[in-house]
Amino acid sequence: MSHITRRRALGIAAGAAGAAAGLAVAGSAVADAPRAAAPAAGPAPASFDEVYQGRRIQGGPAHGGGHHGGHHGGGYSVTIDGEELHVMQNADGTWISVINHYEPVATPKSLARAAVRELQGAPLVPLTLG
Ligand SMILES: [Cu+2]
Repeated sequence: MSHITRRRALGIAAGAAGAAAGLAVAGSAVADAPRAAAPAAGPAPASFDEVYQGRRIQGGPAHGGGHHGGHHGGGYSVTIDGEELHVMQNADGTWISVINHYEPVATPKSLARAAVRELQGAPLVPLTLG
């Protein structure tokens, strides 16, 4: 009698452990999902090419060439008069540049325009890292 009870207890314990392991696996799968999706978060920003306040601003997917190679900014590159503007996309999808670090804007085009306003006609000096 007590034998059966003991076996059942063990069975229940084993079942609980199995369920816990299952939860752990499910939990890690859930934890991995946002990380895997992060680089592609949101639609890619549109390319642009326009003259704004007398400056040529261009943006589009980085072609891997430049000194950045798209290591940040989600593979998107922005130039002002052909000089690369160092841009970064925040986790919330907004954009900042080396010139507009504390003024996040919604799109790379807005960012380029803000940088042009900030430069007030000065040439964009390529950022030297290190
Ligand atoms: Cu960089």
